[in-house]
Amino acid sequence: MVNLLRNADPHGVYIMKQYRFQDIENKIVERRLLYPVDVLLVGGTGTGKSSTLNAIFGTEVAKVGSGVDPETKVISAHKIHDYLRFHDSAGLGDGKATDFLHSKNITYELLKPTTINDKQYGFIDIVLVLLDGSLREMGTTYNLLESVVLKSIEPGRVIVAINQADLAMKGRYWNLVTNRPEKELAEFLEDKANSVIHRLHEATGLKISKPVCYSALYGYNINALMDHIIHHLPVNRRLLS
Ligand SMILES: Nc1nc2c(ncn2[C@@H]2O[C@H](COP(=O)(O)OP(=O)(O)OP(=O)(O)O)[C@@H](O)[C@H]2O)c(=O)[nH]1
Ligand SMILES: [Mg+2]
Repeated sequence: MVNLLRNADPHGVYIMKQYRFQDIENKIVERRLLYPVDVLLVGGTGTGKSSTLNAIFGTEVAKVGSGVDPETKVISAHKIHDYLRFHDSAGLGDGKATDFLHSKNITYELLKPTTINDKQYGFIDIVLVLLDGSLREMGTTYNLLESVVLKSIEPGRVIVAINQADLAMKGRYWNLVTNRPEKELAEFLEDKANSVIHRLHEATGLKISKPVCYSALYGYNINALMDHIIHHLPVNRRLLS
């Protein structure tokens, strides 16, 4: 297995695939959910959707951009085990024509049904919206939520996380030895997470629980990101009307 995470603990990376497997299985079986539960990653281009998948899987499952051009162009599926599958999508924010196309693909994915005993269930169970922690600008995210995501899935199935925690203060107070934020950055990230809750609520009406701040590049808080997802596993199947 290629370890892509800079200085990441290889043991930690291995555990991520098995991480809380029994909890995930139990919740899904108890709730009689269809499995695997499908999580769609969305966000502006360059927020780190593909990098996040690589951090979770501990290997390169999704191609990461060079930072100049948007990288992911289609939606691709990645199954971590029998109970959980992720879908990487193309990021918005790179021009009207491509945004239109990517939005259409996301809407298609969100409305895609799975038919069982003549009933139609939504194929996607949860949407994970990723923000770039190094940016203040949230217009692309508001637009994505208002014009695309919330038009096709209930707000309770939308969760938010903040990537690039290492760059939130332009790289300052990121400890390169421990791969963790120092006190100043940790406090800044805490404020940022709270401010995102308020700003999203004001701009879109969406009430989210506190976003996790993590760094896909340094493998920081990936377990907290998984905890966030596991905590928000749906309580029932997504019946499409
Ligand atoms: N410093 C830092 N850089 C990151 C992090 N996550 C991703 N990047 C970098 O950000 C750039 C974009 O990452 P991608 O994973 O391709 O982002 P994406 O959201 O999949 O982008 P699109 O596919 O274009 O929508 C790459 O250069 C990554 O190395 C992080 O946590 N910290
Ligand atoms: Mg990508």
